[in-house]
Amino acid sequence: MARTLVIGAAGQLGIEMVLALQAQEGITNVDISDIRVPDNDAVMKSRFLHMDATDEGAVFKTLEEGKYDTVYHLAAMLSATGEKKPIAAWDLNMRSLLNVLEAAKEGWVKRIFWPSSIAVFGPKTTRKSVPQNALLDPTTVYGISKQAGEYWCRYYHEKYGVDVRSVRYPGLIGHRSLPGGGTTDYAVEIYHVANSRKCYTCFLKADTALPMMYMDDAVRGTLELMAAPAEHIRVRTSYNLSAMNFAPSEIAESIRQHMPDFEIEYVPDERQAIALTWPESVSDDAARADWGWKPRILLPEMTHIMLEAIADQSPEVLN
Ligand code: AKB
Repeated sequence: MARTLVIGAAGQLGIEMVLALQAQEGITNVDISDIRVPDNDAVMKSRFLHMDATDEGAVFKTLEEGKYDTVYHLAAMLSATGEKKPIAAWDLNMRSLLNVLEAAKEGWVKRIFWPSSIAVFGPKTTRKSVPQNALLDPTTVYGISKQAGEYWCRYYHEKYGVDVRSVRYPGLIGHRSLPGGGTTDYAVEIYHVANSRKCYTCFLKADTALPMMYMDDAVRGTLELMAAPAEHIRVRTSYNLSAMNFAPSEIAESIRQHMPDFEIEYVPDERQAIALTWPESVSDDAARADWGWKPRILLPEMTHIMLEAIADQSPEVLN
């Protein structure tokens, strides 16, 4: 059986990827690592390795001994936290990627998944339906690290034949895990606050539209990308991926379809400036053509799923 390691297993995407990989590969074939223990009993059924991904020796030892076929390297500091700790963000996001790429160059892992983001785009990028090969113009440390990471991935692929694959995720929204430190996090928080029947104070303005995606689509798309034959993967930087685009006022309106009394107020903070540099929508034609990407869940259905799932959860989930 194929062996898989998820680095950054305690994060928003990490928890979801581990659950999907456990279902696909079998729990004992999926190892997980992070610097903090994932707060999820099902995730913790996999073997947990306490590993700092910026520690070259630790990454090399884990990958050499683990004989993994695939590594999902998801550890990162996101856009808003990255602006508060720029050097730490750069160190984490870059050093950890280079450690994993170097390990793959040594032949200790066959395939790598590494996430990029819409944060690689910026004010000089087209705002709508951003094409695959659009100008990258990141203005955040997070975005700069993702842009550099994309080119490192392509470099290791072209120079050393490393099979590393990547997508530029939009904001990801799911109910099994909470995000932290991102600019798109409001679109998760809003459902939890709506569930507690309180007024949501949104840190973005009402009309700030951004690309977004329901988590199950993101996870499925990632697994499809990793399952595609290598010769189909023509983009070795990172694929644009699109599902839906909405502004805070639109997600609020979709919540009101279920909770007519739901209230939202807008108190923009420093994340507004970051959001304004990102596009409103991206074109994912290349992902569709090369490996058959297609989103399934749009805003009305996502709102329905999120509100139902969160209503069944304990209130402590949003602490
Ligand atoms: C963030 O908001 O920083 C992330 C992202 C879009 O990559 N969710």
